Amino acid sequence: ERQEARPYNRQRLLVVANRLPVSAVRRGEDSWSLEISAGGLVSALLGVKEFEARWIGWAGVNVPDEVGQKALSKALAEKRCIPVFLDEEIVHQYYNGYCNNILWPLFHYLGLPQEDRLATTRSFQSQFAAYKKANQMFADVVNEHYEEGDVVWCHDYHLMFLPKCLKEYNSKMKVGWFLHTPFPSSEIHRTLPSRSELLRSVLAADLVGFHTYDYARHFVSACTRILGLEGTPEGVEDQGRLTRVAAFPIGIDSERFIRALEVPEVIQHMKELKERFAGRKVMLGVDRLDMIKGIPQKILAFEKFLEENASWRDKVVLLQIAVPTRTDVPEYQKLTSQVHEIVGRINGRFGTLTAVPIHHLDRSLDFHALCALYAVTDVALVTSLRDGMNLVSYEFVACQEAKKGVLILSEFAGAAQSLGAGAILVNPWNITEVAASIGQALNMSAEEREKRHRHNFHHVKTHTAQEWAETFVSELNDTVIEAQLRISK
Ligand code: ADQ
Repeated sequence: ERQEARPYNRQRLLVVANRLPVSAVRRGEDSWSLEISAGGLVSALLGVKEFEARWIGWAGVNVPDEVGQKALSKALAEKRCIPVFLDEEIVHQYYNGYCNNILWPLFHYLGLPQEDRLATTRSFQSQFAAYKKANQMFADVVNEHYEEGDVVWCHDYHLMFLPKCLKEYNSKMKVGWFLHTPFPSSEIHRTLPSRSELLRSVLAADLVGFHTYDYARHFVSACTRILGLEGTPEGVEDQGRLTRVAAFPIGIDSERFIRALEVPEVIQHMKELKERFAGRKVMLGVDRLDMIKGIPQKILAFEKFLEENASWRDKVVLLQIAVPTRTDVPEYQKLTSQVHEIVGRINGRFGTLTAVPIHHLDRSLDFHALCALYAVTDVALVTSLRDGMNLVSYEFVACQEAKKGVLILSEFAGAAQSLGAGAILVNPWNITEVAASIGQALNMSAEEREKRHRHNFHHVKTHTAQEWAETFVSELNDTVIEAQLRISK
């Protein structure tokens, strides 16, 4: 039925996200070198054969001159990318300010330090104005490139104002919006001065998607409580117009990880790691160095485990790979030094002349090194304080067919809803519980590990990123067709 409803073959999909999936480096006045960053979203959309995706977003660099802008647009066009040029002031107010200093902490239930909170309160209006202005600039570019029949898929908290701007240009445009972070309880959302305006702009979309049913429910109740609209099982209704709201849990390109384990370079990496940590169980953390990932809590729980289990001290190692992000923000600098301090203390306390219990790296690993690490790990530790989904837990599971290691997973990550039956779920704030889970994981029988792994592996293999993207876009097409039918009745 769905197939018949689609009057096209390869539909054009305009994917709008704050950042383009490229890193751009200027080589000369009119020359740029570009590298595609193969994140989850890119591989998800590359795997979808039904549409032809084009990307619209900021290239992450300031290009004030016209010559540079033209050259960059041309280079990006070859990669099917279309840039939105944002100047430094806008980036400061919209991206660093409203997005990362207001929405990000709020959506993850994180408080700001007192002085930041006051400063934020004062600069709120100007940051929100910049946010709206930036969203309008994205809309201008989308509108310029839009062709009838295209599907426009807006991503994340940076672009909550975009659906409204797009519908103002063209009420027939098919617009979907997906949030990669959690959506908070309406009690939290209502503290935002711009709470109503943001909700109304998102509601202009035809389809609104979240990772979990809980986030979708929070969004609907924010619309009913704050805007006084009617929430239905389908979504939110406003004067006869329905905005569909639903859960679309993301996945990964699991085959890419499974295949990587057969690459000679990865096999060699695995061999080296096994030799390096022979006789010790390997525990692993892979995170962006962000407040939401609960890295200090994870390391403190590991310390507690070592304190209480002297016999394990020389038999286990924690590898924590934390790629730095937003390094210019003082809060993040503070987090880095806090983590370094705790790691140093624990290594000083439990290390020997020949071995330390924690290896902490402030860097990112390339794809092959990461796969090798996932594959040799006995226990993965994901202790996010809040996390939209958390793909690291999926990637670990995909690489564990041989080893069948254990996943310890925060109940506050969206992934807890899909991998909960196979993982050991923990409250990351309760380090006594996390320490006990580490013991449970390290001592788990092969039989139980196998059973838990089977469950999670099946899920990761069958709920892929490709399937996620296909489902969202076909739901969006269907939603629009249903709305047209309703109107014509
Ligand atoms: P993130 O907060 O970035 O994403 P996550 O889903 O775990 O979190 O994805 C991180 C990605 O970066 C993974 O693919 C991982 O391999 C990679 N990565 C992280 N640290 C790395 C390191 N040190 N070296 C190399 N690679 C590293 C946001 C939301 C999540 C949501 C995703 C997708 O915060 O909750 O799951 O979007 O919607």
